[in-house]
Amino acid sequence: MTYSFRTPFFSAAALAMAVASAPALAADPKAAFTLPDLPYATDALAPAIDKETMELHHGKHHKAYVDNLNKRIADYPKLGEQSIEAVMANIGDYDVAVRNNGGGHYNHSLFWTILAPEGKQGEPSQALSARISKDFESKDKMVKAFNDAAAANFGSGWTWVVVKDNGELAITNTPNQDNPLMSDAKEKGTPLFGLDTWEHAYYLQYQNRRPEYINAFWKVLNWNEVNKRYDAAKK
Ligand code: MN3
Repeated sequence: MTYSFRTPFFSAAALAMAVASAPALAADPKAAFTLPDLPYATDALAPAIDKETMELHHGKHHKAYVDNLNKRIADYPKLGEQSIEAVMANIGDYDVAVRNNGGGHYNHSLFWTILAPEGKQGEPSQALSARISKDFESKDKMVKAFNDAAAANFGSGWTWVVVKDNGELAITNTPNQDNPLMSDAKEKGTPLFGLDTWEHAYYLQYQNRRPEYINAFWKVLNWNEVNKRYDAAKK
């Protein structure tokens, strides 16, 4: 069957109506958020973080946050039109399911990018090193303070290094899937990097030995990416 350009089906009026009623954004607004691919193979971070943990953590845990976040768009149409960062900044507009699953999506999306295989991490840039020395005296002291905070974060949560509005760096813990972008965070700032201290992040490999996992984190922290985030946060 062929259509003539002049058939009513293709009339200019029908075409204009079709264009006017087309969704402005994604074809399927209920799937506005998507699981990002890992920027490396699931075994690339071993032995610091093993393959099985990465597969479960990314493919099951993070995917569940994305799926459950997308389910909330039915009740919050605005949710499907905002970036995940904007959702965090306006978290008071949403319910606890958006808080937990949206936080989970933001936190894990960031986490994958600030990890890199051993040997491909780089080093803190001159600018970042200078800032670390100013705020923590030395990188070693920053690492110590971060490790102490991560070990002490009771239950499930995250430990962060953030850039505050005044340019200073700070270490802060958040509970559950909260993060320092949330409008009601006790220490607000732009995350440079964060460490997932939920048991699902380390229990398969380290069991109850969270401090060993925290130490291993520094062997796969992607300073090249952290440097970029620091430069972007300063602007
Ligand atoms: Mn996790």
